[in-house]
Amino acid sequence: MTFSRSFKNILVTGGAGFIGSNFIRTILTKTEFSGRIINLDKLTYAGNAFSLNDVVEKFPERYVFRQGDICDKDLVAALFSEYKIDAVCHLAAESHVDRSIEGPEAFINTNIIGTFTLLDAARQYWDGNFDNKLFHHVSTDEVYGSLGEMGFFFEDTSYDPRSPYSASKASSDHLVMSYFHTYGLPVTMTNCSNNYGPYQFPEKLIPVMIEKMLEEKDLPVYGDGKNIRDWLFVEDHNTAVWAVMQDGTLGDTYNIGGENEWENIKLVHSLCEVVAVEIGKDKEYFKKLISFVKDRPGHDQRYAINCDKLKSELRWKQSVTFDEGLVQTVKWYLENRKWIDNIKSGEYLKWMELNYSDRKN
Ligand code: NAD
Ligand code: TDX
Repeated sequence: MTFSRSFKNILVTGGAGFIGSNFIRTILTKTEFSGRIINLDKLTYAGNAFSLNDVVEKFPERYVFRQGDICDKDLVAALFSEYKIDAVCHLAAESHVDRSIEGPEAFINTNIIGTFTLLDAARQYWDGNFDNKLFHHVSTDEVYGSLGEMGFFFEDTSYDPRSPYSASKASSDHLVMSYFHTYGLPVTMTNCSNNYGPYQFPEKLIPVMIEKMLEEKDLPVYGDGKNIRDWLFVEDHNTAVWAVMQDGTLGDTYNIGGENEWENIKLVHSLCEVVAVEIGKDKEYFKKLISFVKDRPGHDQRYAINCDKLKSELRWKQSVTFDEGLVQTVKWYLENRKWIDNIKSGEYLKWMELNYSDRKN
């Protein structure tokens, strides 16, 4: 396959987070990319430089880590010129819906002001020389709102964000597209469904449940457990992002989905079975721990992505079945206790207490 864009120095933002750390590893180890990746990450509670220890060791010349804030205009401008950035893969964000309900301000700053700061730095540094330049923005299906029983999110579905998180992501998406239309900045965008896999911070559904099972604590299912999410293995997400960065049409959005819808409660049941098998317990053992707790305010009912555009235009497809992906993920959490233990700091325990103590029915 020949690629239409080739880059030398890619600025990845949020590369110490869940999707970003997997993205950097995939690009450096599994693609033809031979250039350098500069990872700008503030290392918030969700960022973990240890997630890339193997990359630091294997690619001392091709991987650079810089700790810093995407809202820091001077730092961002300096990085563009110091490293001659020709592409950006923008992942840095405050990403957890429950936290956006508890405290929206950080979401407005990072997701909106941070995205604006990066866009403007790219515009000024590239200064109209847009050949082989790209600003890729990673966004979410949550900008489209909530579906009922039928239908799917398409690239042209109207935006209808319903949480401070999704509203801030929607705002950032509009800024990205405004830079394309107004300044001709070469942009592409992807809106993906729920990712899962190794290195996901244990505040999101799947790792929360795995950790609670290992601690033999209640498994907190919000509301009636009938909300539906479309689960996508993180590596499949990242191969799609890379395909769009190389061959996607400028100014276009591509939806990325798992085509894999699960009611939360059914997913938790499956996960109970996978964990039980992996640690040699009876299949029903963990299901007794399931506890229905107070619902998330404004809880979106259903997300489901139509990703036909990506599949037909860029010949991408998912490579991992949900059964395989869940087993792989559970094994990873069982085998990487040091990574988990490092995260379980005072701040993490504080969040778990805040989020779950007032949900008790
Ligand atoms: P994450 O929370 O695991 O990681 C976010 C990273 O961004 C962290 O390393 C954090 O330190 C960094 N960061 C936060 N604020 C920053 C700032 N001001 N400056 C620099 N770095 C900062 O998130 P994730 O799950 O890896 O998500 C990555 C991107 O994908 C986000 O833009 C998110 O909106 C989007 N997304 C995620 C999912 C999902 O299921 N996880 C689904 C759809 C879209
Ligand atoms: O303890 C829990 N119990 C529970 O029932 C948690 C943490 C979640 N849930 C439910 C809420 C959702 O219906 O599980 C579902 C998934 O929740 P999250 O893992 O928090 O993900 P979600 O809110 O769907 O958002 C995710 O996908 C879209 C990411 O966090 C976002 O960054 C992304 O944009």
